[in-house]
Amino acid sequence: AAPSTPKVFTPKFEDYQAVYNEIASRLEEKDDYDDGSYGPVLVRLAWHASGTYDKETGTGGSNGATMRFAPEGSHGANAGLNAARDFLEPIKAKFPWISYSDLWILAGVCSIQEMLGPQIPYRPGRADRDISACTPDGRLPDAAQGQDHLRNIFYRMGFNDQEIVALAGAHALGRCHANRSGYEGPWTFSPTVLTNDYYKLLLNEKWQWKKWEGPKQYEDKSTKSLMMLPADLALIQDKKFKAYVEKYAADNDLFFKDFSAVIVKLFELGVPFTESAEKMVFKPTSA
Ligand code: DDH
Repeated sequence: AAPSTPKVFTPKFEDYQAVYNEIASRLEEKDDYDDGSYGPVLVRLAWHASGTYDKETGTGGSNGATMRFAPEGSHGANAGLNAARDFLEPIKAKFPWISYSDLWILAGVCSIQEMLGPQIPYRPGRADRDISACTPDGRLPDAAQGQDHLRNIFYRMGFNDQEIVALAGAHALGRCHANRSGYEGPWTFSPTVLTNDYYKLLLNEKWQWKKWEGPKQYEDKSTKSLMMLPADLALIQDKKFKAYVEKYAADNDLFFKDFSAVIVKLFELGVPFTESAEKMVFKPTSA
């Protein structure tokens, strides 16, 4: 008998939309987590997978999903992200053809859109790599530090000041967990909906040091129920950063436009896409 050619499955847009839909429905179903959604922690997983990129050496970035391995998974900055990875395991089991690297980023894209954020165009093409591709500790930002540190970390990835401020708007989402980072509390009153509230609160609230045993963080003077990290306050302590904070606080459409552009750039750092890889825009479940 003639040797049969093995069938290679080439996923198309519809296949990725099916994965998107499955993530969206699991987000909806598992609403007993944190503030009612796994969305924020999935966004953080996608960001920490990507934010290890070093433009000088071309190492790190979302191509590889090396946080699956202990050396990187146990970096202090990644504490608690197993919740996000575990959430995605049943999806990976249902769609075994998608790489973890593509799945984590697709989950970030899906979460942002499902939390009513802007459209985030997506390109697949990431391949999982082995333990030897794990990045060294210390590539992600340290919340205790200020503007010089932020510039060192984000310039290394290839971002400028405007992009640093646009990315930070993701802190409209989610919260700090004392048992993960040591910090505690949410940045906004609607941590499962993406808005420009982070910038508005940063500018308009009075922020004072929280009196507690934990690491130094700020609380809002009026309700004491919100928080900011020292690295967040740096965005209004630095004149150049502050000018962008003011722009985004005043204009949610501008924030959405710039946030979408910069998150696409973040999610694609270091990924060797093929020429034919086209940007896909997924339909949100609410549309
Ligand atoms: Fe962040 N972030 N982040 N962050 N981040 C934390 C939570 C979340 C810093 C520190 C922390 C970005 C930038 C910075 C999200 C998205 C993004 C926590 C709390 C700390 C600490 C973790 C925990 O206790 O569970 C610092 C420092 C920076 C910086 O200096 C720039 C960026 C760029 C993003 C992004 O997505 C583009 C999200 C979402 C969360 C909420 C996670 C959750 O579980 O909820």
